[in-house]
Amino acid sequence: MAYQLPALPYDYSALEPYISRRTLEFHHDKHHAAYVNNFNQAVAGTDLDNKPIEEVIKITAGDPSKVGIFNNAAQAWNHSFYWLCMKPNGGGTPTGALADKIKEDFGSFEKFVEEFKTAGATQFGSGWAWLVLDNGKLKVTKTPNADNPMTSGQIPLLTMDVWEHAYYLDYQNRRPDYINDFITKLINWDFVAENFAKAMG
Ligand code: MN3
Repeated sequence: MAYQLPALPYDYSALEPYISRRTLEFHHDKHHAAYVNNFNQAVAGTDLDNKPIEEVIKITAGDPSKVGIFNNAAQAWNHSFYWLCMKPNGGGTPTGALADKIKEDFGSFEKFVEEFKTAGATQFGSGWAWLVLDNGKLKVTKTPNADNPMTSGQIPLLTMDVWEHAYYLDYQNRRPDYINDFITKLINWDFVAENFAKAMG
């Protein structure tokens, strides 16, 4: 059962001027599509083919003989999740139970922002910054390349792609500017709050 490339949840130009149509066309239609196609080809006809992609990611993590499957499965999932973490006129601050929990676990929303910025800016080379729920506690973490915190039992609530292909056409080498716009103009806190509610059961 092939994994489907999800359509973007907004128009290609909806995140302008922060993320351009051109970036989303390449990022979604070329990069994400390639991960999905490579994943489907790699598992076709194997016993991994019928499993949910999250399970494939957990099963293949850390297995040197399955690194190609892991990388493409995780990148397929990470990007599907990343698109939903943004929306036009996003940013601002979370509300309700999520806002309370951020204050409880980080001290303040500003502290969370600082940690999230640092995670994104200090991820050397390619990777992802995350807000996760880890044993009932919110944490900021970062992962290299395709890695996903679900392989260490954490529940992803928010992610930010810091591979160069996510921002290079719009920001060139200025990753911190992309990170700042992602946080202040793009984060879809409603989606993060839904993930938080589900994770808390
Ligand atoms: Mn990407």
